[in-house]
Amino acid sequence: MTDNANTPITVIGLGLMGQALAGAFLKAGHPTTVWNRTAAKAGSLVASGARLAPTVGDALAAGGLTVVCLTDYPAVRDLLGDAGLEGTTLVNLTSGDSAQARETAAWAEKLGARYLDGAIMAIPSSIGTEEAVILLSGPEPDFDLGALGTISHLGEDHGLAALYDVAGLTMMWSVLNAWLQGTAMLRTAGVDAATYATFAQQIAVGVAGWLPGYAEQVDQGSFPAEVSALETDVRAMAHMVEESEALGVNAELPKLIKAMADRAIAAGHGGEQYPVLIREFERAGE
Ligand code: FVH
Repeated sequence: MTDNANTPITVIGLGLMGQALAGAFLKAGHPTTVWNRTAAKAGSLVASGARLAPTVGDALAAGGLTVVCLTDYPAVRDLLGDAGLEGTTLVNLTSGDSAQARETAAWAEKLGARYLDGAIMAIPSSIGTEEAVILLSGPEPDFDLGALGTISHLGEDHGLAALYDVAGLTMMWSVLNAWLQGTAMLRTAGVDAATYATFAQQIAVGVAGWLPGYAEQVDQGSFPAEVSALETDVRAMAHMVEESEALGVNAELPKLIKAMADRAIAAGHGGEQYPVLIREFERAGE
């Protein structure tokens, strides 16, 4: 593994995230070449020691390792298709889905590049700290991106980083929606969001603690009701729907949660534990 701050790195794409990435490489001492469609965005990086490449081809030729971070995958392919990828190592940190990642890997490899796909699970201000988690998938990296944060290589399948990314986003927005639902209910009784947030945080931490045990049930395909059966849970879900409707707050989320449990019970799983719902999640909705 190339593990020193002397490794020259090129960053293509200097939006909010690309600027943070290039800034972190510079801070760690990497000779850093940058390129952006709107060259003016390179101003502060150049002032901090980055070299602004005149063309995207020049940027790719500047070093063995290129990090690209654009709006989306089509922009990456439009930009780099004719720019000369032969012999480069390309790390694409643009967000997308797993099919785009695998297709782009095949495309880049056909053009002679070594390709790793990545997902940034962080905001620009955290780049360069250990809180910034960056997932990589594709061939085992022979370079070190530690200047950016905590790097995790997930495996050879180029689609894995994007899959973890969307799985993580699902977790994030589901937790936030659940919190907002409860907040809407409690605000009808004059409880402010901050008061409920402290309580909600405790619940979220408690539920997170159930995950390893529940994951074991999913992996084993066996769902004994050790704590509570689904037919017991569904009665509490009915309260959630009825309470929301009575209070005049949005009941879509409670109804969705209950509808999935109702289907599992109708399929004969009422005596089993909550993770049996994996079967509802694994099939496409009607
Ligand atoms: N910002 C964030 O918090 C997140 C966190 C997690 C992951 N993302 C992903 O990172 C990608 C870039 O996001 P960004 O925040 O840097 O986005 P922008 O500030 O809008 O910058 C976009 C850059 O892409 C360039 N660009 C777009 N289309 C083209 C094209 N056809 N040819 C060349 N360059 C293109 C754009 O150039 P310019 O407008 O400055 O000339 C910017 O450099 C994204 O996938 C997030 O989901 C960020």
